[in-house]
Formats: sequence, structure tokens, C-alpha cells
Amino acid sequence: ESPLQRAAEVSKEHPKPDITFSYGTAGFRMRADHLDSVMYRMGLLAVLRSKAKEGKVIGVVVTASHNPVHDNGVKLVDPLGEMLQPSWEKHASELANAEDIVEVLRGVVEEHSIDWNVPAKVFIARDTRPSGVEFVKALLDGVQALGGSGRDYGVLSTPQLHYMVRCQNTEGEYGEATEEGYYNKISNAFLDLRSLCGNTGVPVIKLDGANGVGALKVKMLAKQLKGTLSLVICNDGSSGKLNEKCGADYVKLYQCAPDGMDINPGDRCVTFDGDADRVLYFYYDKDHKFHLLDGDRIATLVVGYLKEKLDKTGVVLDRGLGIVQTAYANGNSTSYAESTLGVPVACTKTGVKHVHHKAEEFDIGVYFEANGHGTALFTNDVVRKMKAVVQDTDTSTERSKAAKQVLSLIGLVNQTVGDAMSDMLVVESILHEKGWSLEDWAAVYTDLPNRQRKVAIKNRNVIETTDAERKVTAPQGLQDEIDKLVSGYKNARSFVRPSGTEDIVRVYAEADTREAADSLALAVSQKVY
Ligand code: 16G
Ligand code: ZN
Repeated sequence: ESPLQRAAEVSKEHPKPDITFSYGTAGFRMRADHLDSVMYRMGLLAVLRSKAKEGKVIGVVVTASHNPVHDNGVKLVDPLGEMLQPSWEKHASELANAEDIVEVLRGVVEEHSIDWNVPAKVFIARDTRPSGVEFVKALLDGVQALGGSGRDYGVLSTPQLHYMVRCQNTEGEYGEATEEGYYNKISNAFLDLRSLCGNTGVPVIKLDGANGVGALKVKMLAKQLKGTLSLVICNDGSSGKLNEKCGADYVKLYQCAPDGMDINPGDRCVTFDGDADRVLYFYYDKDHKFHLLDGDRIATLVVGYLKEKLDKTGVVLDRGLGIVQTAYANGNSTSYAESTLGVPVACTKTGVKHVHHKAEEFDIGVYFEANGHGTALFTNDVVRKMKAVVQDTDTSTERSKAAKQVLSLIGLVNQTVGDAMSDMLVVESILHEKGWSLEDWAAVYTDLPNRQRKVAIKNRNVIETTDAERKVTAPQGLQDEIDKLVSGYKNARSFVRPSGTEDIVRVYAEADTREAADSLALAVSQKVY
């Protein structure tokens, strides 16, 4: 029996429902009831991908992130912990929809000249959704049907699984491919930064864990922080439902605090999303006004810090330091980064794969989506130059210290993908060194009021965009209408784009006042149909 015949045989235990699947921005995602066959088939595809990559480990994450608990999803992770290469997304969709999987599998094998003798390895993890348990079994069925070997990590945050894949494929250079290895790596880097900084005090953080995996994992991380942070973990899954009126997506969308938290003015609050790859900060001021510190603000904090340290080391980078944003970035964050920090800002389409690749063009590329997903990428050149400074400079100098701080920060960052736990520790390190409260941080620049709306139309794909989704090219005339509306407001900007994850069109507007942003968003929505 050939592997392909065996795959077809086992496939009968995972019948495909009459549904059209599509590998979207974040993999397959929908009601969990429909996903069993997709899981099995992604197990098959992960094996082929691993073989096509000379036997490197491929990751599979079972999660629907910030979606409700009855949803689930699956995405593949490439060898360095990045998102699956786009040309393989097509294979994923074809395989998920195939009536005859042998035909599709054979096509992939031929197209990539896959050698059946190359051993395949697949790392699997899931979030806390109950449906994930069966899905991991279906995935393993797929992996085994094609003779691959699967390693089930059980429950992990999405970025933890990305980390495992990278560690394994770089032979431990990036860290140890275990959960313990993950906590050791980031807690050691954090403690190094704490001791280099020398400031005292133990900040108290109130954390919204979205009733998800982040709450579980951050408790394990906290044990290794040696009392340098005090974490009060709310929405830890013990009573509330995953992502229900909580989590980073909820907080961003409704611009209010989550349920399940007891918050006093000035409290330092943090929220994760359901699979812990997004993080946001927020607080109430003494007038009980809500303030959100979003991904744009985290990016400017990190970039400002790195720029200051770079200047101290005197290191010059050929491709420099840059920031990557999407159309959703607040206009004032962009002008702050460009004018005040003097750092170049690039803009790409929404979605981690787009921002991530753009960030790779810099020696230090910091990207964050406004929603709190982001990280920083460093080339080997940066590491090499910083190590040289440490080696050649008197340890007692500011120059040496700055280089050590950059190196520790690099150790703290999860460079594979945005990581709520690691990003939180990055923010905490910088705030601690600066001695800033959240109010101090918020005072750096003021966000332009903004509003997002969803519009349901018959076919969202009639809307086509260009210029990193900031301009509409179809339907004809729509962009002119938007321009006309925008010109009626001060400091205003608006764009529309079809969602890559939901069957809707998203409308974004910002302007000088809350009322103006709201009314512009509404007016633009009415032009979309
Ligand atoms: C996905 C993306 C996220 C993006 C969001 C936009 C990844 C891992 N996640 O969640 O980066 O902001 O989609 O969704 O790429 P939308 O297309 O529905 O607006
Ligand atoms: Zn997420």
C-alpha cells in the first residue's frame, strides 16, 4: 500500500462536509463542527511540507485566536517559525476542498519533487478550546498516514509553538525546544535587563488573560521572574468563557475595559488575546476615562528605546532601524515615529505575513499592528556588532551597557511572531528603565480619535485596494466619494478594505474629534455596497 493510498483510506474516517474552505490570513478558521477533515488534511500537508523542506520540522497550531470558543482553526508554521509560504496556502485550500485527495497530494509531490525517503517531522499545539483535543488526534492521523512523526505539545500559546519550531530547526541556537526552555530564555533575558537597568521597584500588573492559554502560561512564566513583577491575573479561565467580553480584541474593538477585572484609576492593566499573540495596555485616569495603549504605541516605545541605545553604542547599520505599520496605524503614531523619533515608517497590507516580510528589509525592523500583534526582528549583523562593542569596550562605560541591553532585548523578543508574554516583558523593561507610568507613556503623543465599522455586503471581493489597502481601485468612483467625505473633516483619513477573516468589509476613519471620526466612519460605510 502506497502512502497516498493509505492517506485516502484513513481519510474515510474524516469525511469532508459540503463546505468550501479557504486558507485565509490566519489559516482556516470557522465553527469547530466543520473542521475535522481539514485537520486531518493539514496533518497530511504538514508532512509534505516537511519533506519539501529537507526534513525540517513544520509546526501546526490549532487555534481560533480571539474568536468565540465554539470556533476553531488551524495554521501551518514554516521552518524558521514564520507563517506558511503563500504558494503553499494554495495547496492547503485545494487539499481542504478536494473530493479526491490523492490527486491533490500527488500534484504537490510532483510540483515540489518531494522525496518520500526524507523523514518528516511535525510539531503540534493547541489553545484551550475543548474541540482542540479531537483535532490534534485528527492531525496526528494525517501525519501518521503519510509516515511522518508528530510531536504533540498539548496546550501552548501560538507564539510558543512558533518558538519550538525555530529552536528545533536551528539546532538549539535560538533556544531549547521545550516549554521550560521558552520560559528560561525569556525570563533570563528579562532579569538581565532588570539588573543592567538598576532601578528598583516592583510594578503591579493587572492582566486580562482572555480566559485562554495566555493566563495559564503567564503563571508559569511569573514563577521565574524572581519577584521583579507582581502579576494579578484576571480572566484566567477558572470561571469565565474564552474571549467573552474580554481579551485584547474585545478591548481594542470596544475601547473599554474587559469584564472580570476590578480596576482602580492608575492601575497598570494588560490584556492578551485568546492565543496570546497580541498584547495591549490600558488604564483609567482619575476622571475614570479609559485610555488604550495600542500596538502602534508599543512599536514607538520599542523603536525609541532601540534608537537611543544604538546611538549610545555608536554602531552603524547598513539597513538601519525601521518601523512597519498597516493602514490601521494611528496617524499620530506615524508622525511621531517619523518626525520626533526620526525613524522611517513603512506601510504594508494587513496581516502578519506582510508586515513581517517588510520588517526583514531593515537590520532592526519593528512591526506592530494597532491590534497589538507585533515583534522586532534583528539581523545577525546587529548581534555581531553589539557583541563586538561589548568585547572591545570597558564594561563600566555607557557604551558597553547599551550594547548589552540591546543583546538582552534581542534575547527577550520572540522573533518568530508577535508574542504577548514576551512583548509584555519588553514593554515592562523599557518602562522600568524610564521610570514611566502608563500616564507618562500615554503623554508621549495623543492618538487621533478613530472608529472602525463593519459593513456586510453581498460580495466583499468587489472591493479592490492598492497602496497598502489605503486606496480603493474598485468599484469605480468609491475612492472619489471617500476623498470628498474626508475633505470635510480636519486631520481626517479613511479607508475601506475587505476583511481577510470575516465575510464583511471593514471601514476605518480617524479625525480630530471623537464625533468627527464616528460620523466620517458612518458616512463612508453608507457608500459601501
Ligand atoms: C489575522 C491576522 C492579523 C490581522 C487580522 C486582520 C495573522 C497571524 N493574523 O488575525 O495580523 O490583523 O487577521 O483581519 O496574520 P481582517 O482581515 O479580518 O481585518
Ligand atoms: Zn491571536
